[in-house]
Amino acid sequence: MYRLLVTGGAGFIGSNFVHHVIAHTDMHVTVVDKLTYAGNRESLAGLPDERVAFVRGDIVDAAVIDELVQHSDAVVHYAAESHNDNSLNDPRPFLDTNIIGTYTLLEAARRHGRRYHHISTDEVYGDLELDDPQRFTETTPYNPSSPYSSTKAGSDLLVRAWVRSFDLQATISNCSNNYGPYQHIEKFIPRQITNVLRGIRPKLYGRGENVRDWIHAEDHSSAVLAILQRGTIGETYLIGADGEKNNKEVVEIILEKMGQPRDAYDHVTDRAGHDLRYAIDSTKLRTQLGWSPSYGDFDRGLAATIDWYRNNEEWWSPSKDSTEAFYASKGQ
Ligand code: NAD
Ligand code: TDX
Repeated sequence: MYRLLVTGGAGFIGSNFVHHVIAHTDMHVTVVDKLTYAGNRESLAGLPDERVAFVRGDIVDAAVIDELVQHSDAVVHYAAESHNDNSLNDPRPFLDTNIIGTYTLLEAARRHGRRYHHISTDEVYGDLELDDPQRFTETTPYNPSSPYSSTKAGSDLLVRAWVRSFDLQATISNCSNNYGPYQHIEKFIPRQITNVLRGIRPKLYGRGENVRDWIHAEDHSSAVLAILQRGTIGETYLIGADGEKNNKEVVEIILEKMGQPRDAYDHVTDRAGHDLRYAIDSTKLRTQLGWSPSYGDFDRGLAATIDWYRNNEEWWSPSKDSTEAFYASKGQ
C-alpha cells in the first residue's frame, strides 16, 4: 500500500489532486490542511473513507509534520498562502507558511528518507513582455515580483538546496494559472463569474492587457502524478497547456457565456507591481514524461466552470461578501 501525504489538500488544486489520485491509482492519501480561509472540507466530499484520511494541522508544526511524514511513502506539498493581493496587504503569513512550512516538510522528509514533490508556480520567473517570443523554461532565471511569488521562489530554492546538500529525493513543478471548479472566489475567474451571478459588474485591474497562461486544474493534477511516478529525482518540470489569454478577453468570454453584453465590466485600480505576462514552455514534461493536457479547449472548460459555480452557490456564497468588502477597501 503506497501512502501519500498531501499538504493543502482542502484547497483548490490540492483537492483536485486528491480526487485525481483516488480515481486513477490505488494509493492511499492523508491530507494535512490548516483549513485557513482558503481551505474547505467540502471540496473533499465523496471520497472513500478507507482510502482518504484528513488531519487538520499546520505545516509549520514540526511535531505534527514529523509524525505524518514518518507514516507516509511520499509527500506532495500544495499548502501555501496563494493569493498575490493578500500578500501585498499582509506578507507575514506567506513567510510563515510558504518558507517555514516548506522548511519543516523538507526536514521531516530528510529525516525519514521520503520522496518529496514540491508544487510551485510560474510566477517565480517574473514576467515577460507581451511581444517576447520566449516563454519560461526550466532554465529561466528566478525573478519574482510580489511577496507571494518571492516566498514561492524561496521555497523552491530550499528544495534545490536539500536535493544538492542532503540528497533529498525531490522533484519540483512550476505550473501556470489554474482554473476550474472549487477555486476560491478571491481569484480572477471565479470572482468574475460569481460577480455576474450576484448582479455585480466584473472588475478588471488596470487596462486588462495582462496575459495569463490558463490550464485546467485537472491537467495540473495529471502532470503532477506523472512527475511523482516517472520524474527524475532532482529535476524541475514546467506545467502548462498553451492557454495564453489577456484578462480582458477572459472577462468578455465570461460575460458572453453568461448572457451579458461583452463590455459590461469596470476597470478598477491596478495591482501594485502587476506582472504583465506569464507563458510556459512545457516541452520537457511532454517529451520526457509523455504528458499532454486533456482540457485543451478553454472555452469549453470555462463554460463547465461557470455551470459549476451556478450550481454550487452554497460552496462559495459564505465568503462572497467578505471577499468583495476586502477588494472594495482597496478600490478594486
Ligand atoms: P488555495 O489557497 O486554494 O489552497 C491552499 C490550501 O493550503 C488551503 O486548503 C489552506 O487551508 C492550506 N494551508 C494554508 N496554509 C497552511 C498551513 N500553514 N498548513 C497547512 N495547510 C495550509 O491554493 P491553490 O490555488 O490550490 O494553490 C495550491 C498550490 O499550488 C500552492 O502551492 C500554489 O502556490 C500552487 N500554484 C497555484 C496556482 C494557481 O493558479 N492557483 C498555479 C501554480 C501553482
Ligand atoms: O478581480 C480581479 N481582476 C483582475 O483583473 C482579480 C482578482 C485579478 N485580476 C487580474 C490579475 C491577474 O493579471 O487577473 C489575473 C489573475 O489574477 P489572480 O487570479 O489573482 O492570479 P495571479 O495573480 O495570476 O496568480 C495565480 O496564478 C499563479 C494564483 O493565484 C497563484 O497562486 C499562482 O501561483
